[in-house]
Amino acid sequence: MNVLDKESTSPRTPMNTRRRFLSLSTLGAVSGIGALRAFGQSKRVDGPIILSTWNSGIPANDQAYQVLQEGGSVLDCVEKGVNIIESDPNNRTVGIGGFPDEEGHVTLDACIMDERQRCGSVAFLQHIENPVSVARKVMDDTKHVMLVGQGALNFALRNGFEKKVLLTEKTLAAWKKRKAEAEASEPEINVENHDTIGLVARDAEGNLAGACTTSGVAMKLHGRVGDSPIIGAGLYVDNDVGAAAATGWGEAVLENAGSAMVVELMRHGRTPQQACKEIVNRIAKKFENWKNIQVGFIALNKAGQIGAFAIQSGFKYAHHSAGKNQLIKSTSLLNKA
Ligand code: SD4
Repeated sequence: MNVLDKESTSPRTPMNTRRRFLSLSTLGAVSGIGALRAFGQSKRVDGPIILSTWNSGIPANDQAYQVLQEGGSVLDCVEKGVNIIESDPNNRTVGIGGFPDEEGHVTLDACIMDERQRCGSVAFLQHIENPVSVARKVMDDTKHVMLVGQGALNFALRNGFEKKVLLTEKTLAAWKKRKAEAEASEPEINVENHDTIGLVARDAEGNLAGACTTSGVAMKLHGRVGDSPIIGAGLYVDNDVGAAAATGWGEAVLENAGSAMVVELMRHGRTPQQACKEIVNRIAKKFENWKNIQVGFIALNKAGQIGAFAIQSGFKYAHHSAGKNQLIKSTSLLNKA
């Protein structure tokens, strides 16, 4: 069944809506064809496609694909795909086990977006293992897009999410070490700072969704929110065009509305690869300290083409297509010797 045919119970979506969804679905199909022409593509990649950031993308894609295989929606697929990384204590940049801020608190940012342009987001959320699922709940069950801090935590607890300690012994030990070396140099590019999972997917019917979740940059100021929960910065989906997600130094992505721009460039005819590259180039032009940060984008268009580009070498992404899940090295603006 096309997910657009499903009746929605969201307060943000009027109850009328089966008819509206069907007409949107038809419109989407028409503009999808238009978009394909605009991309100048003769070839469409069929079947589900899942694209996600960093090494964790491999298990996330597997999980996401399984959800689709079992009949889940593309929205379920992106949520469940990133959930397993949030719940992995060994991933130091997402969910449980995420690296704490300067004061030793693990604070999480996440967002999710579906093929109907609906979105949900949480930021500066503590004690909840799966922030992206809280973001989905905000999207599904409230008339808002974003909740932050204590309000987001209260909302999560009211909705049955369990309060947990997210700081593991390992991350606490690493944090103490970092504190002791406080005056030490900036965290190493690509390693300590980056493992955020952004995952975008297209199901077999061509519907797109995405999710992004992180504990943010290590040793950030308490209260700092990055790009990852901001719709249009860490993630953007437009079902007529494509989807994009970002990883890396969030401030640079925020200042350039990164993911929305990647999607917008695809709307205007760039391939996903060209779009990612153009926005990384723009960031390099506009962000003074660009040589010392990492920023990477992944993008997927309606036709199933993919792209990725980063400032620094070392960025990898996982691509699941035609039943194959592969980790791929991104091209980049700078190349470490
Ligand atoms: C942030 N963009 O909080 C996130 C960090 C990140 O891989 O992507 N790490 O700025």
